[in-house]
Amino acid sequence: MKKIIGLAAAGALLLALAGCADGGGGGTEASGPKDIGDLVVGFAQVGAESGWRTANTKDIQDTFKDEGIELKFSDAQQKQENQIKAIRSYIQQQVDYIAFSPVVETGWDAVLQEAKDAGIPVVLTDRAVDSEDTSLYETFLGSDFVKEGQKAGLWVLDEYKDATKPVNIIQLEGTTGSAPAIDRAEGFADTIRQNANLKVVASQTGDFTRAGGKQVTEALLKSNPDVDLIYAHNDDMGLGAIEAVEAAGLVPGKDIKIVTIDAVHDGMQALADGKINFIVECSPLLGAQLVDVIKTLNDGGTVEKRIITDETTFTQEQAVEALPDRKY
Ligand code: GZL
Ligand code: ZN
Repeated sequence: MKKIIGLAAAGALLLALAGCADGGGGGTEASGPKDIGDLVVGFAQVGAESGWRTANTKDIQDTFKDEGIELKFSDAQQKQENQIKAIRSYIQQQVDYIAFSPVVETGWDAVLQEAKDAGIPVVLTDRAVDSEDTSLYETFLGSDFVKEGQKAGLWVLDEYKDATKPVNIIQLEGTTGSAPAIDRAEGFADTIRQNANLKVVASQTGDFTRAGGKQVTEALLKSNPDVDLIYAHNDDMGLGAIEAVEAAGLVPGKDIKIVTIDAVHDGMQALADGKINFIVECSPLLGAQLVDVIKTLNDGGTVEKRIITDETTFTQEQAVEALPDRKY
């Protein structure tokens, strides 16, 4: 008889433990780690402006699906007010975590404070904010854009090291006020400054889109007849620039060299085809690292304030090699 009672008690204990394991325990008791399957994450994406963004969105959505974590997702069409609205709606819905890629660096302190007051941790992915108070977010997970600009600048320095006359450069800037646009311009300028022949004769935003890159290049080629190189802050604007260069009867990659950043499929194809000369990689595959951050925080752990993604660069020959295995 004793044995049976003992077994029953053990069974009851197991059931109780199982109860909270499937999140059924829930309720207002001390917030220990939630069961992964019960987490709800709100993600406020920038938009769908480029091949990079599309790959970034797909990777995040696929990763969360594979992990069985519920992801609420919004596309802000590159408007800050839409991202702020989305973050506020996630706060209302009392999600467990908020992650977003700030379309521009400024103007986030108020809504981040609201998330903090609501006890919802925020993770920055891809782009940075300029908030002085770093307690407003758990970490910034993404590339070092200054370094990306420097890598592009180093290739230009090398390409024109024997230049005896001025090298005229057009710069196609990313979204005005965005961390990548600010930092890629800074890194590039800091690097090419070593050779006085290298001159940025015109610089304008193409808003990271192919159409923007084409329109701006058409205009700048008209007002700057003798251009040697186009430095585009992303592949998509570089692909638009190729169309404009060809429309002007010139050969992209030869008459006018082109350097871009991202290394998405279409950019790598143009590089392999010789229409782009060099690409600095910026990885959009942030999904796995974002899930790791959330799991660590959910287990009561802490994460580094800054997690930098590692990435490389590609020449035309390297693009031919790499293309078959590229995931995006
Ligand atoms: C960079 C990302 C940029 C890409 C662009 O991490 O924010 O935005 O370089 C994208 O292609 O539009
Ligand atoms: Zn900055």
